[in-house]
Amino acid sequence: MLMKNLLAAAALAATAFASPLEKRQNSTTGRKLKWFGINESGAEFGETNFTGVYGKEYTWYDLSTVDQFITQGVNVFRLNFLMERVTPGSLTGAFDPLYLGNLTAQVNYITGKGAYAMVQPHNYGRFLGNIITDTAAFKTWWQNVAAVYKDNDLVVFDTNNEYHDMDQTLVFNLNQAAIDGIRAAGATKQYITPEGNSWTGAWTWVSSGNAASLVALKDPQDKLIYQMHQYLDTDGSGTHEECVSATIFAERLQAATQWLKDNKKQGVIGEFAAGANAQCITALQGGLKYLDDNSDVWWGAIWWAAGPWWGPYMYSMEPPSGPAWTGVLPQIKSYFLS
Ligand SMILES: *[C@@H]1O[C@H](CO)[C@@H](O)[C@H](O)[C@H]1NC(C)=O
Ligand SMILES: *[C@@H]1O[C@H](CO)[C@@H](O)[C@H](O)[C@H]1NC(C)=O
Ligand SMILES: *[C@@H]1O[C@H](CO)[C@@H](O)[C@H](O)[C@H]1NC(C)=O
Ligand SMILES: CC(=O)N[C@H]1CO[C@H](CO)[C@@H](O)[C@@H]1O
Repeated sequence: MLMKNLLAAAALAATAFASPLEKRQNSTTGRKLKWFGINESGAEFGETNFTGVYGKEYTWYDLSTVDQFITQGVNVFRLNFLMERVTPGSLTGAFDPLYLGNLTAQVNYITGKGAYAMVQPHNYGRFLGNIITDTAAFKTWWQNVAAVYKDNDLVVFDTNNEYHDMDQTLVFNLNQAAIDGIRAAGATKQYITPEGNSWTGAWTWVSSGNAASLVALKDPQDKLIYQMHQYLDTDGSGTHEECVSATIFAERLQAATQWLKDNKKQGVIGEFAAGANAQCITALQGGLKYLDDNSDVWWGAIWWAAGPWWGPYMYSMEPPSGPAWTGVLPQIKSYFLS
């Protein structure tokens, strides 16, 4: 099928599915979280090799697993990729049609199934290794990319993965530039998820200064969902199998939850994970229940991670044998709608 027709088909499917997804509530359990997501990771691999070759440095996602996730209740796919591979060499440069073509094929497949596809540059606020300071060029990048997806309501735009060690005003300005670029492209119906400095941690959202700064972001469409990440290990880095305690997830969400409520904002946990052990499972369930109890401000949570190249990685939810696919998913999926 021609790309034009694929896009048209995806737009139709998007319209047909958009409203039921908005109103997810399970009449049996009473649970209300709208989004249950999975990070798809692999197209950003080989992060120091900005060119790379498909199948060697990086890979795209196995679309047959998308169907398996949807069967498990997943309805958001956060697609990791690198900005340098979309527009090689320069933020304002031309697209690599093959890399963008692969991203678009994934977006269309996912949204054609009625799920959300989150377009997520896994760039940490950097381009070719340098902190992005040209906010006008960043706005152009987003305007160009959003134009490709502007007619697909099930696309969600994530401004950038995990800004860190950056000037706070710059993080604000980059988020605002992304919002302005996306809306200027005519993408007016899609949700946008700004991310914060300090790896966008939920537990440090207030103490890091993200709260005081990013509260002032403006979206003419009023469709911002603040994206925070939360891991349950001692340093919150997501590099250990052990959790601090069986209650740590809910505890680490409290200050951010209060901020969302006080400021009438919406939030999503865009990355979370913990080891497949009893204490962590209890902590995960407690945190998901806490999110559900506060679903007036929280949309849901997105697991880190799936993708074909993880192998036995402790947090891998890749079917059929990722440790989290077998050991975590069955224990947490009831917190979302199936
Ligand atoms: C980058 O990727 C290309 C293509 O696979 C490869 O030829 C090159 O050796 C890689 N460079 C580095 C520094 O890994
Ligand atoms: C995906 O990328 C590969 C490798 O560059 C290319 O051969 C293929 O045509 C691309 N697919 C699309 C749909 O653009
Ligand atoms: C609601 O939850 C129950 C128990 O987990 C599940 O069996 C049922 O399929 C869910 N209903 C919907 C509409 O998702
Ligand atoms: C916690 C975690 O696994 N973070 C990963 C985020 O993605 C990048 C790129 O794939 C990895 O390098 C990190 O380890």
